[in-house]
Amino acid sequence: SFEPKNIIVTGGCGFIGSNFVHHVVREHPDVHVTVLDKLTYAGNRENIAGLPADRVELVVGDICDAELLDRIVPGHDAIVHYAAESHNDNSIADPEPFLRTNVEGTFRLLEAVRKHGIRYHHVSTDEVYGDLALDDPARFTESTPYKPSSPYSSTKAASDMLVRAWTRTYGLRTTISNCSNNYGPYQHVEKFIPRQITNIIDGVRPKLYGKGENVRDWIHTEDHSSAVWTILTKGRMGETYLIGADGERNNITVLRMIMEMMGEDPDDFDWVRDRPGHDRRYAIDSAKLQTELGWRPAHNDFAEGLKATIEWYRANEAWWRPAKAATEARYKAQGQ
Ligand code: NAD
Ligand code: TDX
Repeated sequence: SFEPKNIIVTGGCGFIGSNFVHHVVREHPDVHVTVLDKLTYAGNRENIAGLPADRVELVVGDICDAELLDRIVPGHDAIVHYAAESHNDNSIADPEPFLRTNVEGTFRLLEAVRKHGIRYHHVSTDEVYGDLALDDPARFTESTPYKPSSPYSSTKAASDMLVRAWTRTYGLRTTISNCSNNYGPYQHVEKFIPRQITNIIDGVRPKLYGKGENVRDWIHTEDHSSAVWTILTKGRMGETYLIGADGERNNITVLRMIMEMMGEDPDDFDWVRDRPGHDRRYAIDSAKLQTELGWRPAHNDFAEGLKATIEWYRANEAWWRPAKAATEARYKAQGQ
């Protein structure tokens, strides 16, 4: 197995990347983390505040900056690549930053990996597979054909393709993971679960797209982090692993759980304009990761995880408040 000592985590000030940084600092005391993050609207240095300075260093910069990569990559033994433009609705309103960060950014990292000969793990999404019908018994596996629907997911699919081509052509040591929908603390208020929790705290009615029938396969972000570490250290080179925790639920069910947990009437929400091209259902079969690498999720009680997440947003209003008004103004302009 691979024992990294000095890793670069791109996007380590975002929701999932920062959880991974905390996970590594807590679970792997001999590993040093260099976070490379541009601190876009979605990045927040608070997400990694308080971690020991001798374990975590933040470099504020762009993954598209080849000279910066040439300066910082030497001395590291792996890159774990989380940085991305991550929100589907933003990609529909303005796709350009998604092409730049998700496609060109991945290209720049692969070129740096090729030049400096280090290990690379690519964090991707189940959305590259498109969607499943609501009544289809099938789930996504590593052999499901790519069929992305949105500008966001098409740029993630493109980035996965670059990784495969660079691996085959240049013999890079890479792995890819495609994970289902994450939830937990530090998620931006533009995303479904934090948006509804913070609306309720603000006395604003939650907003449901379409008929609320769309299904997402929820996983706690801490389980995503333990899976990525497992793949980074034990994964077979050139392989893809799907990450999921059997958490399929439709949106209206999740919304009503939140409303009941927060003491609201579960019908007290607004139906709003549907997302154009809205994927119906995602579902992950993580058998390969579980049988080959022995990974198991630890957060198997969604209701408990959701309650803890609600408590976190109640207790950390100072963290999310600065982003809330601008996020809601953008949604309002889109009729959402
Ligand atoms: P996020 O939007 O919360 O965080 C993205 C981070 O990347 C931010 O800190 C931002 O500042 C940084 N960043 C953006 N552009 C950059 C650039 N050009 N250079 C350097 N840093 C840049 O995203 P997230 O939800 O934490 O997602 C992280 C990764 O996980 C993404 O690759 C996403 O596609 C993938 N993923 C997310 C989910 C999910 O449910 N959110 C599920 C599966 C996979
Ligand atoms: O206000 C809302 N109302 C609503 O009904 C919002 C913001 C969303 N929704 C619906 C749309 C989706 O069916 O909730 C579901 C979840 O929406 P998002 O939180 O925007 O997530 P999704 O589009 O499923 O994508 C997420 O999971 C896969 C992440 O944002 C991606 O980065 C990841 O790749």
